Amino acid sequence: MSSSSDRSRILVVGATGVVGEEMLDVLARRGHAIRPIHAFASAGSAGKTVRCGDRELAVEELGESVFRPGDIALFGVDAELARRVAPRAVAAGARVVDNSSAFRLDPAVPLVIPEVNPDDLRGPPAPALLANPNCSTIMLLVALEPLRRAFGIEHVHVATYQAVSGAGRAAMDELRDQTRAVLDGKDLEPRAFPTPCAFNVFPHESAVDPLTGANVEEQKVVAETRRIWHQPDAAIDPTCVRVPVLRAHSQAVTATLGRSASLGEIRDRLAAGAGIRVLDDRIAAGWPTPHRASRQDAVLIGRIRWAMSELDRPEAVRRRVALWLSADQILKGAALNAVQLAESAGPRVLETQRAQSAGWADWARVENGPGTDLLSPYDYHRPRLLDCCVRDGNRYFQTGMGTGKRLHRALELIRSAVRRGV
Ligand code: 2RA
Repeated sequence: MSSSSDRSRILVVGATGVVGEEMLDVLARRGHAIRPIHAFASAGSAGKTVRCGDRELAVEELGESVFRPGDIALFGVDAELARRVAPRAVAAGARVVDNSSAFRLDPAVPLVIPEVNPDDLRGPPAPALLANPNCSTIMLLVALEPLRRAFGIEHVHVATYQAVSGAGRAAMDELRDQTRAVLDGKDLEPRAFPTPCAFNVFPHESAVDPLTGANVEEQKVVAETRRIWHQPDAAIDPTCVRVPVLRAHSQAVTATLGRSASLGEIRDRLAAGAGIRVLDDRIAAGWPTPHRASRQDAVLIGRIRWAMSELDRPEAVRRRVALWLSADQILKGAALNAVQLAESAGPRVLETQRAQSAGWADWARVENGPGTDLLSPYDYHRPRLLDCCVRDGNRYFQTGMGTGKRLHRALELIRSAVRRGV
């Protein structure tokens, strides 16, 4: 994850929020819990504890001078706080990934979805500040990327069905409390939203531009897509809606492809796409749902079909395809994308990604028994320190530190794979 130090500290800023907690969990799942990790929040939360895998971290107050050179700071705070604190972190020599909207449209700050525009991360120098796109943009563009690459995309229409988790913990609590209250025949004043969220559906609560009628969430989807695609005239028509779902957003998408393709080709491209899982069983109604997408890394895609108006035209000229998506907006829409960005910002972690794509994790599971994951051969070129790290249940093994033949064998395989340029 770091290019400057093998033991870079990872700082999660806003660690007690929904996104911050998820960042800690993603860090643990992806093998980073072996690094020094610090959890920061406002003074009111200092002293509480948060979990990072099997570690319990004491929450520290986000003071003036907490950032150090080489730190990797993941920000899960609101835009106002990010605007104040992120520049300070960068000035102190930290690398920051910010999940808020503060820097998303700043031309000097890369706005990146690793599955879509990884080239925007390329240095040198490695960018010190990266922006995480909005959740609705991330899931839409991950889903469309295989089609954009293969056929081009001329126009996108998308209606969102956004879970209340996108508005934070207070909104999730409000949905729970309000649902109970309604079932008990009581009224509960809305606080997190301008309108009751239980048993209700309403246009996204962000401010509406009186001139265009578009709300801020819709404006984000358009502006961010144009930046990420490097296509200032990309034609995107979003309608963003909040639904009484606790976690994971869904989207109904109609995309007009740049050229005609068969539905089989479209399906194959989607199935092979990075960060995507196709769930599309027309017989058994096996579709993506927020329930299925919750706590999953992948964007789920189903109901892959021609837009109905295309059915009157010969198949050879059809270009409008309809899709139904669900994705965990706290994960891929926020925390996971942020961790992926932090990982891809340094050369060391490219090795981890290569390891994962080369299937080494699968190999380690087979070779070392169930429950064993090869996490990161991130230091294979400094064998006396730490060559690779293997997790067995809750225990971490480091092959360079003499923990047994099988693990040394793992190292050998990694080295030979690296030599072969895998
Ligand atoms: C939402 N835009 O309203 C937020 C999530 N980032 O769902």
